[in-house]
Amino acid sequence: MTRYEETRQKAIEVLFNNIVEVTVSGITYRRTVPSKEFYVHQWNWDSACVAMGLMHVDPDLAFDELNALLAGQWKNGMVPHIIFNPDEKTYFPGPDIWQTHAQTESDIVTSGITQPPVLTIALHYLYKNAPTPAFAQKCIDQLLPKVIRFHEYLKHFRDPEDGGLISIIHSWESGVDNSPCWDEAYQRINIDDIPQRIKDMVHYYRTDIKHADVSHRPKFEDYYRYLYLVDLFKRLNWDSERIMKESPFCVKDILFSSIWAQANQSLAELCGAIGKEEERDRYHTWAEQTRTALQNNWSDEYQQYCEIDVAQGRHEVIHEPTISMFFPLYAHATTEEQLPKLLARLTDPQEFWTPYPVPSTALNSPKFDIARYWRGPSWVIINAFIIQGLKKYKDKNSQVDQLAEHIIDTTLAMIADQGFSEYFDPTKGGGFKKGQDTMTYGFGSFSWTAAFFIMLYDMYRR
Ligand code: 2M8
Repeated sequence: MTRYEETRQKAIEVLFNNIVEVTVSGITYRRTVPSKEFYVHQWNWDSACVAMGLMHVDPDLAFDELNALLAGQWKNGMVPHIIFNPDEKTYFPGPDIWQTHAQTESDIVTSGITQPPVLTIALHYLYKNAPTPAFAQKCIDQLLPKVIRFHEYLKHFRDPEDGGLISIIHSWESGVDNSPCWDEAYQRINIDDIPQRIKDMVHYYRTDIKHADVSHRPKFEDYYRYLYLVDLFKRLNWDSERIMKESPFCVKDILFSSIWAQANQSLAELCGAIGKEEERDRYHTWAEQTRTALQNNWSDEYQQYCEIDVAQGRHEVIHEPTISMFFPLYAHATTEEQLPKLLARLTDPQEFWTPYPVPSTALNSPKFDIARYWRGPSWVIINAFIIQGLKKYKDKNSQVDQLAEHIIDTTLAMIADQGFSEYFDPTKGGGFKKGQDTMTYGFGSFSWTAAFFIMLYDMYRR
């Protein structure tokens, strides 16, 4: 067995070991947790990524993963970012903090915000790779209607201006929770104005730093703000319209919108494949609209795509140098003119072209932090999206395919050398001494790291 075959085998073990069975109202759901070391519930975009990885191993498990995720859908169509396991009490903030019981369609307990709609892309992946016609039909009958409702929710509530870009109302919705992108928007929530009861709650209940190195995790000020928003939304009775109007955090997110564009593309293809032409055209139009909006959000001044802070009627450009700027590649939105400019930043060793790319924040940014969560480390999920984004341009630009291939090599090597960590030091590379240096951060035996090893290996190296 080759080294990568062995790593693939270990990846399967990680995934199988992270599968849990949860019974709610007599129905048993089989689903994967991101890491048993801390993330003991089901997370939205993690599960979508895991489902794609599981598709290479056991399609029935892949189906169960998406089915369990969609079982937590709200009456208004939102698919929450966490589907809780009622038997697990360690994660903070848990169901008692969110109090969303009245919103779900079943007795399943969930958080009250969402995450990038990778799940549509995953559903399309399951359908395309279905082992039997019956499996494909099950995807259409049981999952597609729910995914369509999720898209209608996102369009109606998160793009009320119908401009193509999605607004997020909490940085947890972006998936890149404490990225420098959110710093300025969060400044609006003055720490002194946050009620003491929220700060006390964070100090008393916060569990992540009991399990992980405090220097790897978001700071206390971040958590105060995260929980302040949760508390506000709860007071607004989880009314999406009011939350959109009143939240002090509301940002047109490039990463989320890019995944949204591809999700609509996937949904259009799926609808087209089963003869739903009207739906196909509708979601295709949405995908196109978002691609155009992303293109228009390119800034020549900052040489990147920019988020826009739209909270309470604002329109302020955010231009932090983070991996979000590369996501329009995945949306297939990057124009011929924008492509070389974007690649110049990706391949700049002062910025993103480190020994183990792609750092979540540019190396030369004053906000780069080598170990802290989304402020510096390399993440396999991000690499996987950037690789697939670059691959969409391989016929347009000869350099692009080499870059994608390089990131595939470094990502697979990083995991084979270091294991299935949540995130990795982007800078060590060849200078890393086995047994002496550490390159891995966050929690271990991480599901999406394992899932993407399987996918990247099978798609590009097997
Ligand atoms: C991280 O986020 C959660 C909150 O949702 C946390 O830190 O407690 C992020 O990396 C997020 O993108 C991811 O989905 C989640 C589970 O892996 O962990």
